[in-house]
Amino acid sequence: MSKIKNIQARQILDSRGNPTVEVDVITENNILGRFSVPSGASKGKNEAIELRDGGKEFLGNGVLKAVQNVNNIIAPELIGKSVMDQLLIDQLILDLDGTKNKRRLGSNATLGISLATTKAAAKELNIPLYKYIGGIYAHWLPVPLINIVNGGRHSDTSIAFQEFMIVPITANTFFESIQMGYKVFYQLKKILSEKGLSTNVGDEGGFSSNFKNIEVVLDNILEAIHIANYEPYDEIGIALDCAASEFYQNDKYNYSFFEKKSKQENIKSKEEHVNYLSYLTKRYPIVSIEDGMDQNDWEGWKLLTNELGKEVQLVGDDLFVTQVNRLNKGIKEGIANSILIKLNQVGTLTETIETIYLAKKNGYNNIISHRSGDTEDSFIADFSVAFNIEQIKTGSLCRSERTSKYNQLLRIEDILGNNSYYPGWVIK
Ligand code: 2PG
Ligand code: MG
Repeated sequence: MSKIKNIQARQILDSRGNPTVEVDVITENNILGRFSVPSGASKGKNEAIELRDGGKEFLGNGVLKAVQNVNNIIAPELIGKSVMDQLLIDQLILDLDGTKNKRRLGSNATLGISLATTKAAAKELNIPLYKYIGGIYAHWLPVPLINIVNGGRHSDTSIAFQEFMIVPITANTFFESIQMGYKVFYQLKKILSEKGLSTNVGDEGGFSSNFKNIEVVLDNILEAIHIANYEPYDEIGIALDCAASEFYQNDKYNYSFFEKKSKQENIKSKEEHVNYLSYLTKRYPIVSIEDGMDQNDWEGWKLLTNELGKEVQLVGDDLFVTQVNRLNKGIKEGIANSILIKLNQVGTLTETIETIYLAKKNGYNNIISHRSGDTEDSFIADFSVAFNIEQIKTGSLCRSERTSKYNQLLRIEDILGNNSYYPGWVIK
């Protein structure tokens, strides 16, 4: 059992060019495990705290405090420990932090060290990362929710909803799911350019054109699905991330917060907002809605679940923030039916796995997710296979920090060969 010889953290840049933490864990055998931490733009209020330096440098976004926390506080405690003792290592990190939300050390410090350790251990054993984490039965490839339009905080589109994704329903393999997504993505690009709309992309690689409103976005996507020769709903579905916490104000859903162009006020009560989502699902082939309601609007979530929970996947992201206590409340109150899993919302591998198990046990779908500010690290690809997770959300089919995850999944499927299993789209 190889021991940790050295740990070194540094500041690097994420896909938006913002500082982020990278951690190297080096073992006695000189094996290197390296992880670079992603970062969100539309963070949940209850997420573990990501430490930023403040001050003038890097507009206050530096992460040198988190880097020092790894190098000066965490590293001395972990050096000499077995790199395979993940549970012990994560517990030591939790003890050193001692807070409920990682505000002392920062989730960017804790996740960096936690996952760099995991990667070093897999390399030490010379087995694929997904197999090290998940064991011999890890062989499912997830259905990708492929981002094709960016709104909300992820672009300048003036569209209230943050993400518009397509779901390849009838693919038989992961490879085929990418093939289907590719056709629609490029068909949409062609349609937008023929209409004189920009084909520039936003933070997650989806188009960020000057759309008039939400329904115009959905009409264009529908057109792309048709021209690509797919049957909407039966062959390709649409998934939304409303990121509704970003436009919730005084008990109301204020679309004009983002949709200023329309000039008219567009403020909906909870009921009106739920009715609008329900109307959209009847008019368009929507199979999944993430963060349809605000992160603390449990009452609104209940309304939405009662209205759509039986036929549509309802995903809690800011609502659950990958944390057991919030998911437990949701399960008890019958709210949502699925959970988005983001490792940096909670801050260690062990805690993330606890949340995944809780969701599985209670019939909630798990969707492993990237962040809008991401890095070229493809950990989440292996992580989704490790736990035979049903779905992954990792952006559009362009921008290397997004395609690095798809490419790793293509590699895993190829290497697994006949042993790979693609369960496809299943709504429980
Ligand atoms: C989300 C994520 C990822 P962010 O809301 O689901 O797409 O965005 O990382 O900005 O929180
Ligand atoms: Mg979200």
